[in-house]
Amino acid sequence: MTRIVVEQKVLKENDRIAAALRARFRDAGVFCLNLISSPGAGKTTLLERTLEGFPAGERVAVLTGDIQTENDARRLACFGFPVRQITTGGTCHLEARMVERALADWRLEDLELLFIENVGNLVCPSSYDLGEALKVVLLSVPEGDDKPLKYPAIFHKAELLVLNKLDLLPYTPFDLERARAHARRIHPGMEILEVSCTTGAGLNTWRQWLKERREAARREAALTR
Ligand SMILES: Nc1nc2c(ncn2[C@@H]2O[C@H](COP(=O)(O)OP(=O)(O)O)[C@@H](O)[C@H]2O)c(=O)[nH]1
Ligand SMILES: [Mg+2]
Repeated sequence: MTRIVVEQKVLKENDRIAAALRARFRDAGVFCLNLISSPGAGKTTLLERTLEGFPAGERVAVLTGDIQTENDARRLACFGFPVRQITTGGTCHLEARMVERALADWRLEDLELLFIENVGNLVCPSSYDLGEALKVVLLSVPEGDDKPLKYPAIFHKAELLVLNKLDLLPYTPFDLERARAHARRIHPGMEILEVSCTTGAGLNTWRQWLKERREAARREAALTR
């Protein structure tokens, strides 16, 4: 009982900070994406492929969360865009106050696109709003096509599912049709992209999706100003 009360209090406090972050992103014209998956599905690799495709002047930045190590920030920093690691020291998800702290000395007005790579976990990150415009869930072929049914919350809340590691399809019993059906049973109409970050297949569709979503967010922000 006490545990439930404490958890509710933490989530309420998180929602308050997330709402303030969302307002700041809106005012500064920043489109923010929260990337969620199990460990190893390919979040950092997708970000590497994405950043390497941007011209030098692109106003993009990344916050990357992990329990330990600065490894992902190191992998992403070589593309020349601002990158900061958030190490949670044991917490299995990012919280809005961690994002707020990590952004404290960044001028949001200098950015248009912010990626947040969450801690690898399909459960806990789904409960913590980070002020993002939308959540993207990644599922990779070796994890199995049943995962949307086992971890429904994140598949329900994410707007986009990126199915990654399609190059591994010939070596696993993963059934693409079944994966799509499971995701859409949890989230009817869910957008699904199929990619391989290794071969590059499908990445143009991902870039196009990103471009269209950024433009839509820009138009929406202009209307509400
Ligand atoms: N075969 C294959 N491996 C991939 C692909 N994308 C990522 N990986 C590998 O999967 C491992 C985990 O990727 P990483 O980006 O670190 O996952 P994260 O934990 O979600 O950030 C790395 O060894 C990547 O090279 C892919 O499309 N195909
Ligand atoms: Mg990573």
